[in-house]
Amino acid sequence: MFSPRPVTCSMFTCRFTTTFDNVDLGDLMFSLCYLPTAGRLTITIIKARNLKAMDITGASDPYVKVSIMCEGRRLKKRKTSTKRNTLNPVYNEAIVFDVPPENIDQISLLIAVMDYDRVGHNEVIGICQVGNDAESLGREHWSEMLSYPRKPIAHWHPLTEWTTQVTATGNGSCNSLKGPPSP
Ligand SMILES: [Ca+2]
Repeated sequence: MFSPRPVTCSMFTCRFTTTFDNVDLGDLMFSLCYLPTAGRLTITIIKARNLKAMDITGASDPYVKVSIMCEGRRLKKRKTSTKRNTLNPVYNEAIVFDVPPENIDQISLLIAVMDYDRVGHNEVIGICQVGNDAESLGREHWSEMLSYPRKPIAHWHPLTEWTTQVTATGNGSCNSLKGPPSP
């Protein structure tokens, strides 16, 4: 299902993007590891390659922002350090979230590679998602993580364009990462 795409307007152009073009935004490699007994989800951002250049220098200042999503809402977020003036950054930075086993099926991770700018807004270079309801590789990587607990599993993921996220109207079952109250 396609989300509505933003209209991009400037003084000279006004276009409506409706398809996922083969825009090469680059790839991100990260590993996922889940410890069910400790309820600990670790995503290690390893490196990125061939990122899209966002600055007039011909490079970008990439950092990676990881958000836990539940029913379209962001519950928590963490980010890596920023690597300056590169399109092939290496991070090897682990980000740890507490996710109890009873919640692991409800959440997904939204991983956004961002370009830091000293002036103005930081821009999204590209995103990828992993989770039960993610597409193809994002879903496969997630189920592989769950099938092999305690084992870090790394894959390259192609980055896709950021689209405006539809704000889901969930039933509030995951306002927090705590389980439902006991009767
Ligand atoms: Ca920049």
